[in-house]
Amino acid sequence: MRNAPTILHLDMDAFFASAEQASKPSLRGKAVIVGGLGPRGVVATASYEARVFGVHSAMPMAQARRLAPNAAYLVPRFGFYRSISDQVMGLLRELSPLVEPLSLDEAFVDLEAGGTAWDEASARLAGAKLRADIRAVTGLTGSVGLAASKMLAKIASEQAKPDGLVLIEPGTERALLGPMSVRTLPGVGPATGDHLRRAGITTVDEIAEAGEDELVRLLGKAHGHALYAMALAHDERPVVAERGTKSVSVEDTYDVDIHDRVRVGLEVRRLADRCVRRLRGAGLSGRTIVLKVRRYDFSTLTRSETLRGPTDDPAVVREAAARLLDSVDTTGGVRLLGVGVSGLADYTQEDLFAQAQAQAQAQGQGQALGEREDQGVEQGGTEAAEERQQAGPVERRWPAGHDVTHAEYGHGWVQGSGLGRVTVRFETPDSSEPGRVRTFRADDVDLEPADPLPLVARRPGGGGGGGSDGGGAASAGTGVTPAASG
Ligand code: TTP
Ligand code: MG
Ligand code: MG
Repeated sequence: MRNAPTILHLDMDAFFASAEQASKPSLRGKAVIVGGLGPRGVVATASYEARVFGVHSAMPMAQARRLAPNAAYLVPRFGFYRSISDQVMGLLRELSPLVEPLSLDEAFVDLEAGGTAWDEASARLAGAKLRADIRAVTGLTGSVGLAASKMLAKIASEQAKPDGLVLIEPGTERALLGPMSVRTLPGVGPATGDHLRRAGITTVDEIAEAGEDELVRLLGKAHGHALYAMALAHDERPVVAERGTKSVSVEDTYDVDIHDRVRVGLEVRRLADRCVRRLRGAGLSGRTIVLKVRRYDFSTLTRSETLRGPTDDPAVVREAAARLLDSVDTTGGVRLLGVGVSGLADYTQEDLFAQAQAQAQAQGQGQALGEREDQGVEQGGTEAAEERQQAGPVERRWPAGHDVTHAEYGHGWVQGSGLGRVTVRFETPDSSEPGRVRTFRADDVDLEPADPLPLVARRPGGGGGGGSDGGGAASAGTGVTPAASG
């Protein structure tokens, strides 16, 4: 392990919600909840103001509404968030060629590889400058962790939240990790956490005390071994520029060709389960299920099926693989079988995408969400709207939080809609005070959907980035337009 804290981990603060607050001055400092607003919707994220009420990611929306009835509820705008993410990742790439994005709002950077930092002082400086640059270019805040390994850098950024920087001095790692929950370590999800707890292990120190043999006995060789090393703060994982994996697949070659159709089915099922275990181990999900069959004569077929949204559900992968197998003739015998998942996605978006797709379909507007994922799928923020929506397709959709322009009043966003009305607040990211609210008929010809405006206004001539909300100009502050526009 290196002996300088030159691995940086960045994670934006309350990313979707902060982007919405920066975009809508009237929501700054307020409880904002972004997610699916339909009956089975879940929270994508909540602003820190909303977290005070106990609202958090992945919580059912109905529960969030009970906890924070007065919060603003908004439909996600993925294209908008992606364009901000692109700006942030661009700033990271100025620091080093070794940038490893983990999701839209999160990445590791190897500062040493970029020649940007080589010791504690230079690393701290680079981290502070990055935070200021992100603020100037996007108007948003991100938290930075610096350490000598990926694991510790990520723990540091978590400790720095919100809007902070934490550097873990090399040599202090074990003392810091010791009292922490086992769940802090990478690869310990709820299931592994429970498993360890039943064996009396709840802290990182207790893993170290249990010893490597015990860990291997509990979790198997690979996982036990890796976890024990992490507990001792040994983490040699390098920062890798691109996520190498374009697909996750497993396959088996058989010594004797399999002829029995039932047996082929069982093997495919087994491979599907193994493939999902790998997928989950890597924290991924994917949309396309691939079946590979090599027959007795070495002819090799692949069949694939693309789902509506990414999955890491073993039952879904199993079923898709079984359907694919139905279309393959295996009468002459099978030599090799494989199951893979490609079209990999950030697991955190799975719920929203799948759900959005289901709802779009329910409205008879089935569209491939992968291509149109910036589209809102909700009619709006009021119960009435949701009820009406279930009753059948509506003439025009005004998802809560999405931007509009009005021929007379200019740029604004949908505050809510329903019962043939849409309420709009007219304000832009650089408005100095909350904008006025007006209500229109949902079919008002003067009202049009609009693209999001840049969060940081460009001033002619660019130059000097300011630090205040939306007030500063930044040379790198390019326009924010949806990445996917159909
Ligand atoms: P996170 O970085 O996990 O969360 P966050 O940025 O909202 O808040 P924090 O300050 O704690 O980092 O996720 C980034 C974005 O990904 C988040 O804003 C919304 C989306 N997301 C989901 O859609 N579903 C989820 O379950 C999670 C965790 C995140
Ligand atoms: Mg975040
Ligand atoms: Mg994140």
